[in-house]
Amino acid sequence: MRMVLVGAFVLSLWGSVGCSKSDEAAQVPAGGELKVEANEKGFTPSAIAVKKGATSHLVFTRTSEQTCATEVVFPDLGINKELPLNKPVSIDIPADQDKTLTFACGMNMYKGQVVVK
Ligand SMILES: [Cu+2]
Repeated sequence: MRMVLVGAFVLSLWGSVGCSKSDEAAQVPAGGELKVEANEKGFTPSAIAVKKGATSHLVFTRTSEQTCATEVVFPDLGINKELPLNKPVSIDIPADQDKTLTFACGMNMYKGQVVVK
């Protein structure tokens, strides 16, 4: 049941991100979860806003072989995780205080930003 709710929420996010608001950050509620796709275009969404409160989760899935985003690095969190093809990898985002975290592929080519507020 919970997965269904999260799925519907993520779908509604994709909808709003996919339209004309591509410069607007994808919103994650406190303790929530957001799917991030890694493919030949980089990370989508790459601008993410996390509500301060409980730890949130970003679930990265690499969906293409034609990308160098075979890992995701969060330098501020000391996290460096492999992204196996089509295998979701969950990253905990501590959201106890205001902060801006960056993430990138292993070569620091594709980048993204998580703003906790
Ligand atoms: Cu790269």
